[in-house]
Amino acid sequence: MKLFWCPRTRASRALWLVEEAGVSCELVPVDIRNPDSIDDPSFYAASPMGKVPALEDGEVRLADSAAIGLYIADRYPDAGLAPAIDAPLRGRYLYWMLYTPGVIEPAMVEKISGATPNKGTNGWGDFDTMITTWEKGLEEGPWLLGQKFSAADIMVGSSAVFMRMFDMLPDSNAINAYADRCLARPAYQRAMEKEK
Ligand SMILES: N[C@@H](CCC(=O)N[C@@H](CS)C(=O)NCC(=O)O)C(=O)O
Repeated sequence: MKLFWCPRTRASRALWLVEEAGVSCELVPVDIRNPDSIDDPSFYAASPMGKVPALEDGEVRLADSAAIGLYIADRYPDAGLAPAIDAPLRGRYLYWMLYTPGVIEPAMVEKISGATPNKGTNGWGDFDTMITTWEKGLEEGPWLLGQKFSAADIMVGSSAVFMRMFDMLPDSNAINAYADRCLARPAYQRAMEKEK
């Protein structure tokens, strides 16, 4: 597999995922901060919008951190990062896998841009509902699926880490403790070492 990656971007969560899965992967640096330097057609074949992360695995090509998370977790079932397709927890897993792109990130943009919340119309609800729903999701804990860590924790946990970086994480004990648990994972630490 080849992972098209740039440090301190959403590609960091794909790198964390690869480390959790324990699979070998060639890292292909793409400098999104210098778009004129990007001239690799295989990158655009995997990522039509020219965004990282993107993945090439044989003839399979895809972009988007959630899509890559779903793909790797299913492709390498022995890593135990996703409940089986017919397991009862599969539904909860899919919900939280898409919570970052579908709810957290749009709610963050709403907050940063100062847009007027419209909870009933906007698919992400609003920023405060996004947070309280997340807190409820952690009530069983320590992970979103209870005792079982999954790729959904990589998606949502990396969002907590980004929000903390941007000083957007509210004073929530549950989410802050969750972010700390994510940061403490050896695979996360290895991924951050590789980022350096
Ligand atoms: N929904 C995508 C978003 C990817 C994304 O926006 N990546 C940013 C970096 S964090 C990027 O590549 N930006 C460069 C550009 O759009 O030119 C995902 O989760 O992977």
